[in-house]
Amino acid sequence: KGAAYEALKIETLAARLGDVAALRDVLGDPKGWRVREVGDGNLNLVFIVESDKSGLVVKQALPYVRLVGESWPLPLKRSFFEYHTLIRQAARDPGRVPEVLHFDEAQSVIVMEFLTPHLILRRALIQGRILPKIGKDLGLFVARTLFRGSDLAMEARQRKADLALFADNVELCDITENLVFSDPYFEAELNAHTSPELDPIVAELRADRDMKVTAQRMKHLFATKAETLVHGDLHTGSIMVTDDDTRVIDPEFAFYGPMAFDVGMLFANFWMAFFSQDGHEADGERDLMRTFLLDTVEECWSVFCAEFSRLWHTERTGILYQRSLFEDRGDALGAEQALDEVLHDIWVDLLGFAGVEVHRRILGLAHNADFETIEDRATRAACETKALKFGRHIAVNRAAVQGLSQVRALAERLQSG
Ligand code: SR1
Ligand code: MG
Repeated sequence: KGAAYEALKIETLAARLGDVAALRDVLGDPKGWRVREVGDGNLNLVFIVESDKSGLVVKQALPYVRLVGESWPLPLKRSFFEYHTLIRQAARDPGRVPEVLHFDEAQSVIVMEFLTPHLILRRALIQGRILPKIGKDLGLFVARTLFRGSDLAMEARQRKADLALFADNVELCDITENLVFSDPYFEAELNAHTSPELDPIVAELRADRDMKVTAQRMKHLFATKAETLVHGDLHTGSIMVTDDDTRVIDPEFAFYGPMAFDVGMLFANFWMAFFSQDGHEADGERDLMRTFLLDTVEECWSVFCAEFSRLWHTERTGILYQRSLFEDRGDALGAEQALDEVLHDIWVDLLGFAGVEVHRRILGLAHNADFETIEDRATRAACETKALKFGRHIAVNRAAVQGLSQVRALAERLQSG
């Protein structure tokens, strides 16, 4: 058994990890390691360790929520779930997650490939960077990981074992259940919005029965629809990019949940980036950026549907919608009908998840930099107000929204005031 857990420090990292072959092989003698702490997320320590030879990332869970402090304890086992998810995602969509070189469960340490010169996607979008590959890369990622982690593809025993394994990620699910689906809809202590201009919207939300019921309907799905291994926190802060590479990081919230959760959270973050553009440097490129963001969602969804359909036709080897009931009996149309219904359910549910994600990022505890970095308060409030109207509409009316062209028209209409 290894030593008891101890948080790493810049000064202790080389001494504590210097004997680990995986690090030594890449970085060489620990005497030459240069260590910096770069974690700016809500939960963990993240170190970049470089030497003259190469670089690595060392991520360590803290026994509490970094954003709030030691008053909010959080189990270290989340790194176990992150590690096991990264391995599965690497097999299901090769090359799209950082390579893991070492995992120490007792220390909650994952050592990973250092992605450079990658940027966090959220930062890139705030800077106004057009990234032509992300729609396609992310569409493939969600289709492959969600399909291949489900009963559509997996052997039933293996899938049930994974369902049980990830069922223990209770505390991180609890964070989402509270922060995403409930807190924004009552006077929760942790709620905060940064512009008093939003006070009337919050007051309206307290009386907004349709939105409250919608949030609870989505929570019901989140808690009960154990459909596949979802990333669980797939926002633009969990993606790193260059012009020609896209990587998905940080799956510590992974559990067996609804496919639509990952897709909805991802799209919501693109839509929030869309509504935040007015608050970022007026360099004349922002209209282009807005078009790019809406195009990205459209490309991502169409690639998702195409890849999901391809896997449906070629890798549907699990216990659901067996070929023996359809294609093998000459009823290929039956399989098509079922596919259409499955994709339609994902479509409707993703709109609900996206709408609640928008609400919690503006009115709950964990905000996002797209809006937070807008210094002018009135501008920030105007951007947030448009995003909230958008989020409410797509969530409450999710069953009636016909497709992304309708969503695009709504976003453009709200944007132009
Ligand atoms: C207390 S954790 C707050 C948020 O940070 C994570 O990235 C998740 O999005 C979580 O909801
Ligand atoms: Mg994270």
